[in-house]
Amino acid sequence: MFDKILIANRGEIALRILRAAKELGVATVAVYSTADKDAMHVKLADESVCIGPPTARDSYLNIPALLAACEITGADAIHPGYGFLSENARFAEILAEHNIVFIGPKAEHIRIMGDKIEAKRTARRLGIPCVPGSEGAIDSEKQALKLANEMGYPVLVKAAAGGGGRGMKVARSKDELPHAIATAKAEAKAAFGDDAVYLEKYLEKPRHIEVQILGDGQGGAIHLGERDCSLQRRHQKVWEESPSPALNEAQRMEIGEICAKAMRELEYSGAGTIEFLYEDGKFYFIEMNTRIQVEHPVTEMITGIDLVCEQIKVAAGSPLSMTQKDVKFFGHAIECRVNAEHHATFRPSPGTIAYYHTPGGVGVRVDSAVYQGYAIPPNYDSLVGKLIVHGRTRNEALMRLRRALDEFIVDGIDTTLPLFRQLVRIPDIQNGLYDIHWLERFLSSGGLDGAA
Ligand code: MV4
Repeated sequence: MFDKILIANRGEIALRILRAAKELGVATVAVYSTADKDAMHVKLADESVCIGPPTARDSYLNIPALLAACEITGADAIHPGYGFLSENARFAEILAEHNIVFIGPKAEHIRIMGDKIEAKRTARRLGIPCVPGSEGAIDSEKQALKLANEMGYPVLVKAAAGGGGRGMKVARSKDELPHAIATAKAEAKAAFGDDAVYLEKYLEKPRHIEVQILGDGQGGAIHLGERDCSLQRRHQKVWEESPSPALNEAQRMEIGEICAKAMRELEYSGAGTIEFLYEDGKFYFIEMNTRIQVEHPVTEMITGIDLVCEQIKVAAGSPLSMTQKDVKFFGHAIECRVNAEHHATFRPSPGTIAYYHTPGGVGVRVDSAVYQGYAIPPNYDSLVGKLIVHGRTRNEALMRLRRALDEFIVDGIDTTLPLFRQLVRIPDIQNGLYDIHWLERFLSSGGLDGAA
């Protein structure tokens, strides 16, 4: 096991990693920007190092500063959390060159999955079902028109370097395709410096369902079921749950086993998420994330497995401590992302938390790094905390969620709590009847107020 882990992140995920390290008896180093000098992760770590000014480029993304912090403190591993350097293959390589362990997958796997065309090619080779589309990048308008004609419209043009929906354009007929390709290419070039695009059949009303996997890099890999993350706004997840209300036990085990088998073949190491669109009973691979994800707690709640502890243990060279049949799924979990944003306009609302009270009781978990009197800086994402509830059934989880949301008090800033208090009372949500467009449709129809 490691002697000391440096946590190259901030906020709730930095605390989450600190907790796992402490349980494993590993010392911790927090790093922080000058905007984060009063942050909770700095207070709770064994040691801390200031790595630069507020701008993420100069602090949380500053590789030389992180290497220096390891050198000063003697940290022998870095956990990158999510965002920042978590999916930077070059960072993983640089750490290896300095004999520091990157707590995450092999650089090669990060690189493959970072290129959506390579990721899809790999997924297809490993037997994971994919969205029908072009074999690789589109190299001529003529070829794209021919393929789209064969597949049928609508089609979607996607950027190879994409993610978060940038560089994505729908074409509903052959007349729209040349323009869709041109604008997707231009957007991709501007956003990622890479104008490679590929073509897919456009699915009109899918759900977003993702499979959690865990590999030991030695050919061992298991799946931990799925999460339904269909409730999103502008490609930001808002509510996640497990199991998906749309799947039955047989479907869960079938897609899970396909993913686990693929990861065994890759000799994948660490936690990973294989993302699918799900429509009419079928799964279609879209992307793989090679990091721990924000919504990992819902999986932890229904399996009892500490995903961050497992990441650390496999990075230290241990084989997986469990086999697939040791993984038991129990009940239902739901996560709400509480952001420092107005619940209707989504305007960011940084500022000082004047009063703070978190819910508790049976089946309630809050992952957060804020406290009363803390000033949320304007420099980073707006996540205040995650409220996660668990119950024996989905209805029990919903009952606890309603109750916990009413207990949660965050004064002094705007938060998305009022949105969740509305959502949890709406029949479509209570019945699990939603797709990836449900939330935006709800919001643009004025939410509950608009319906009244
Ligand atoms: C799609 C799709 C429909 N058909 N691909 C959006 C972000 C990127 N990660 C994948 N995305 C989509 N890919 C095909 N072939 C619809 C989306 C999409 C979406 C996916 C998941 C969750 C929310 C979404 C919102 C809009 C569009």
